[in-house]
Amino acid sequence: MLKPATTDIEALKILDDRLRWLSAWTIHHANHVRESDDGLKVGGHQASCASMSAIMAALYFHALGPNDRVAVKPHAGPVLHAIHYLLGSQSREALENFRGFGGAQSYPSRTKDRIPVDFSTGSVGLGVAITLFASLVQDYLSAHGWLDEQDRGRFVALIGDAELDEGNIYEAIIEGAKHDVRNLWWIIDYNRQSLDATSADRMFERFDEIFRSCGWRVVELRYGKRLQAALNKNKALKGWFEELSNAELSSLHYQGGAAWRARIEAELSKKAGPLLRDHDDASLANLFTDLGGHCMESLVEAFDAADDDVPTLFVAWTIKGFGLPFAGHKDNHAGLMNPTQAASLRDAMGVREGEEWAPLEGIGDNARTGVEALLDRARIAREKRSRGFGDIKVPPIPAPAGDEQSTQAAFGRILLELSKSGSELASRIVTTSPDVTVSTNLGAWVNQRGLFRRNETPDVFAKAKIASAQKWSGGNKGQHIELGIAESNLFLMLAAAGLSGDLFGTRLFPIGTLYDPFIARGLDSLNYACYQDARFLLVATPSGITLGPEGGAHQSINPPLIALGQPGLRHYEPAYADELAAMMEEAFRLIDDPSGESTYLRLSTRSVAQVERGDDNWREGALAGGYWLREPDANAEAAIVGMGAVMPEALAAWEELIDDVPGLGLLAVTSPDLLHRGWTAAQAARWNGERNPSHVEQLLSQLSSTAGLVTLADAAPASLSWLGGVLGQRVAPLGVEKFGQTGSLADLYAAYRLDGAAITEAVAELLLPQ
Ligand SMILES: Cc1ncc(C[n+]2csc(CCOP(=O)(O)OP(=O)(O)O)c2C)c(N)n1
Ligand SMILES: [Mg+2]
Repeated sequence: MLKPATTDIEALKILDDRLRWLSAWTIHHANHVRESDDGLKVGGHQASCASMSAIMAALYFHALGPNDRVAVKPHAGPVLHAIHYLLGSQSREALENFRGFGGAQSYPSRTKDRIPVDFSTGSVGLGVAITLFASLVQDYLSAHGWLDEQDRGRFVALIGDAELDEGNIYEAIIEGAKHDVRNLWWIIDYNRQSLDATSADRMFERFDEIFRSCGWRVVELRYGKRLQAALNKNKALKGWFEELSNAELSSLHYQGGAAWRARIEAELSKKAGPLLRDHDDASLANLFTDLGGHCMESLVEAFDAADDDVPTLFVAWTIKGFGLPFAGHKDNHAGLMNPTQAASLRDAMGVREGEEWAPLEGIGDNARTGVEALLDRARIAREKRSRGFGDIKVPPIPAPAGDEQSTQAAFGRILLELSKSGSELASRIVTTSPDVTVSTNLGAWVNQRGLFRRNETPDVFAKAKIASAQKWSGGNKGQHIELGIAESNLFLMLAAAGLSGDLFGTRLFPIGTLYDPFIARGLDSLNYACYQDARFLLVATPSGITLGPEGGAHQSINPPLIALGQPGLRHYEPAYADELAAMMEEAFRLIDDPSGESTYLRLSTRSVAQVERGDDNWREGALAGGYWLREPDANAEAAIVGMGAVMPEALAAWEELIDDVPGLGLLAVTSPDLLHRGWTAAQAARWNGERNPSHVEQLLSQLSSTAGLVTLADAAPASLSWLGGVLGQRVAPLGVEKFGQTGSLADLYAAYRLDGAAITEAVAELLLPQ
């Protein structure tokens, strides 16, 4: 790292001011200057930005290298935009349109912002943790020979102090400790304020302990140089200052110099005499705001000192709203300056009216050269990285043979075949699971491809010749990343691995397995992965009440509904092994397709008789969301619609009823998600003059317009009941609406009305005259 000259420090301080001004102005402009046509408050977080401007100036214009990736705390988004504006990679137009349609986004967004955003943020805590998993992916790529040493970087998270209440952060650092993660800088903007008020006292000590015990170095930046010197001179003052609670400190910062003086006089009297004599109110306030996170010398020194790969937590003390009229006020989180206050700030920053957007406004001629030089020298990426798609051939994936099999077992066998194949695809697959590797049938794959560990870890049991079906040795060529039981970590791991093409130029094919009900445990992290357009295959198994004896605590009911409402994730629910093979092939293709998406496979442990196929015509329909397993007669009055593990019941009922209900069809739905999307997309397209009916409309229009549908799913019945809305056909939805319980399949299917009797009753009710 280049040693900063004094002039660089001065230039960095100027850039700190510029960032504070431009971020405040961007938000002010959106709220008070831009025309509003709906009267809605636009919002923004001037105080959260002001708190971090020095930290970000020191990072972006001094410490960060070209390969470093940063997750910026969501409410400091405008500071990131201001940085790129100064670097010439963000337009004034986008800033003027901050929080407007197509403008700079409220919170940094990889996919929606035009500037390079390494990680989206918004849901606090997740942006922090993904940096840890991205660092692990970097190590994985290096170990596999896909990343050169000079392309490696550091992963930085800029964190609000209240963000540290999110438990997912601690789940992540525990996992990180197991994997010996490195190259992480997490920087806490320790302004001791959250959204609602000031935060709990002395938490910095707790954070120290927690992080240190997970192997982190903790660097505390409590005081700036000036304040440190003043406190060193006066022990009594230092003791007094350090005893102030967060609320007291913040309120003094808000009230300013006179309040500091009054408190010190009252509580320290003569012991602080010289200090009070040497400072007027303004300089007293200025002195006490000289906290570490606002002191450029301290920041630069601390960043320069951390030049190894030890994961490092910086606790940088700051003031929320630093330099703004509501600095330190407990209610300032969403506080916005009024026009008079904005004008005063503008004057104080030396910005002329009308020149608010001028990048280097208010910088004297002497300083300008130094600032320009720093901007030129900034080493961070200015352009979005290309996304790294499209170089892997996905070979055809044959269905595993066997008259009877479960989709979960078939999944394991397909992966085993892939692991033996030596294909390029297989070498790019990385699997991961939160302690359910064996019970989700990933075991055979792991036996072939090994655990990923940076250091060789022998399988002690195997060495001792203890019989086991499972080889459990790790090394740096391993392709399975074993996680502890923390589903949020699974999704963050998938998010990071699913962005490997974007972040590192080498696309991986990540596969994560977990039990279907526990998707809900990591749901926000899953949404976060999808929001960033990370690409992966999620295999959720087992699912539904088909788990039988495992009971209600392990049975899943609503994940198909979750998937129906989740953008960026395609739900497939196969009944048969050949469907599964086709879906996995499609999922791999979608991972490596610029306009693809991630896939969620909902599988089962129920072994079912496979169907005879006369041809391959089913395949296209299965990948599009459904196909007629038994074609209806034209204008048939009824159809059974089944999905996934309960298809044997649907098929048996069809066989039983076909003589009595002529022309009865049996529709195999493989993705309610795709059918629904196609339906709404076709409706929207009709307004543009396109008349192509969607797949689901084509399927259902083979029936009479007054036909009845009996839908059957081992899931919430609403997963399929909407099918009646497509053409206005009547529906009797069968599915699971109450928590499951233990029992044999026959008992459970009867109790929850998923069996043949229920289907027959439902068909009868639909067909009998009302
Ligand atoms: C998961 C989640 N819950 C709640 C919020 C709403 N929220 C946004 S910022 C914030 C508090 C931020 O405080 P802090 O992290 O200290 O940041 P500061 O603005 O003080 O820098 C909250 C509760 C959110 N964005 N994400
Ligand atoms: Mg805070």
